[in-house]
Amino acid sequence: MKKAIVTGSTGQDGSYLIEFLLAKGYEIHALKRRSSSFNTDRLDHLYKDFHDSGTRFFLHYADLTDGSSLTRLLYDVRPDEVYNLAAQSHVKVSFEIPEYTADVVATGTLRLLEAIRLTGLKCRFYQASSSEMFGSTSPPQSETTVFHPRSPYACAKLFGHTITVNYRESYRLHASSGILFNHESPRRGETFVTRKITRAIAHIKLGLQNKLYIGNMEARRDWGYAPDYVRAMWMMLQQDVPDDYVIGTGEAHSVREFLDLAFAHANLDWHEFVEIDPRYFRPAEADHLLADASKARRVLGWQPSVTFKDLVRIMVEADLADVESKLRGGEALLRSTVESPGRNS
Ligand code: NAP
Ligand code: F7E
Repeated sequence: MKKAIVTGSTGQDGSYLIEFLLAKGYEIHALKRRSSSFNTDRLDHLYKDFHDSGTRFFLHYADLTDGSSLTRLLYDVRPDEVYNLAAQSHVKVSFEIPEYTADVVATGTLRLLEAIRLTGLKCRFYQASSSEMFGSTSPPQSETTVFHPRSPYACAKLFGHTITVNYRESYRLHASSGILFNHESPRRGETFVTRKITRAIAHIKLGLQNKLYIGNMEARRDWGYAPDYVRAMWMMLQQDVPDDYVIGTGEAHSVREFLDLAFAHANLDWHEFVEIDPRYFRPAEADHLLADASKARRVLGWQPSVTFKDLVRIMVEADLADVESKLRGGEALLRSTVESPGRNS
């Protein structure tokens, strides 16, 4: 049975990747940073008490800002594969906490690579790189496109990406970097624009909210469906030769188009509810990100299974069902979910 360590396990991608790997028969060791609450909502449906016989899913406390916890985890688990998904992943937030973002995203990746090198383990390594590294370069973007990052997050990811390539070249580590374009789902964090919109639609539809404040509506993103993207991560680590791959749908849409489609799906006209609030603008923006994923198609045989239209529908319907069931169950909706959570992001 193959063993995998997954960092960022409590996030959107972590939860889908762990589901995917469990279904493939892996034993999973998920890294979770300490917090004063459990914070495992996205994983609870998978978790069994580790005292239960036959469980293949274990949670471990460790932190990307603490190298010794990473080394200890590697020694204890001796994994075949390591997926590094942990990050302060919000671009706007990275302008507010740039040093912390760099510590987790850039130095954190180095800490993990160095822990692998020093333990001498022969495991394979996946790095969660990002289309944000392309920033202002013209679309479409492929593995050979020049990088021009436009935020502290993107700069930190660029370090994580290049140090991964450097460890591959210097120490013959089987390290691959997935340059993933935006991917979304009903498990997307509530302050990313797609989920912010679909959640607001559910609240508006059910009379819990009457305005949605957002920032730049003209930005264009190549939005795909997260479960398709975790499959690509795994495919990269199954190759004999490690490499870097761009993953995306090859179709870009503006935030405005997302609004159009999402509100229309709920029979609402967004012009009645949406207002611009400059607090959501970023000091510098990546205007147009569009993937050329032909290498992944050719070498990995990867392609997306969900269209933009279906993605929007899946997210709107999931949020409507979620908010409806909470209301039906009489569960008090938290004020923070009704008001926009993460007021500046
Ligand atoms: P996410 O939902 O924001 O999850 C981030 C995860 O990292 C969470 O589990 C978080 O834990 C964890 N984390 C944050 N700081 C940590 C630390 N100091 N030590 C250990 N864990 C820490 O992100 P995602 O959307 O799943 O994305 C996964 C990865 O892919 C990230 O690296 C992201 O930057 C990258 N990426 C995402 C996209 C996308 O469109 N989703 C595209 C390209 C690249 P808590 O739950 O405790 O906060
Ligand atoms: O913004 C615009 C915003 O925060 C998308 C992360 O997963 O994907 C994600 O980064 C666009 C931007 O995602 C609001 O200015 C308008 O142009 O959903 P987002 P992101 O910045 O593209 C990449 C690939 C990652 O690697 C990241 O980890 O939407 N926008 N109004 C807004 N964005 C937000 N968050 N909130 C707004 O109100």
